[in-house]
Amino acid sequence: MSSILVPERGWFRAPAGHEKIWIGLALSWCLVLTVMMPYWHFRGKQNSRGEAYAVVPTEFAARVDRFIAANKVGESNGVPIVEPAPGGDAFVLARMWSWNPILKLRKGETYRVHLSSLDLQHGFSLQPLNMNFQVMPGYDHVLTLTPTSAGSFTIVCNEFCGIGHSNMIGHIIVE
Ligand SMILES: [Cu+2]
Repeated sequence: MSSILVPERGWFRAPAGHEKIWIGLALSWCLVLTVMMPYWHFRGKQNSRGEAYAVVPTEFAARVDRFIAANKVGESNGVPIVEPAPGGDAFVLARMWSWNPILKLRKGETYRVHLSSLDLQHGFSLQPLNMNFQVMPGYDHVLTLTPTSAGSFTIVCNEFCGIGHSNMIGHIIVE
């Protein structure tokens, strides 16, 4: 009933006692987190540097085709398995509803993995590591990546992209 009334004069009381301690704790934690964001970007070795270049989707697809033709080492259910040169460039094309090709990488070697989409926005989610990147048509997103463990990794699309979204699964093999 009285919520629109003006507060009485002198309503403000400066924080005192325990209230001061709580405000001090909250403020110092805010400052710690503010410093941690840039610190962990450089020290945590988990973040992409966010390198991205403009690219015409059909030209990116043509680069992927050339990459596959030059480095193909096998096939799995009709999807080419491609082994890029250590230290070199690798390409993965997302489209409704597939990831192409399957990359075969070597543990401890560094690669520049180019991600882009032919049609609309997809989400590159590398499991079980749970590393996530947006994949946009028109952008060549470059991940500088050094696998630290061997095994088979799964790429799932985590950006809803239509009827086949839940079957949009790719693979990266590390030896
Ligand atoms: Cu998708």
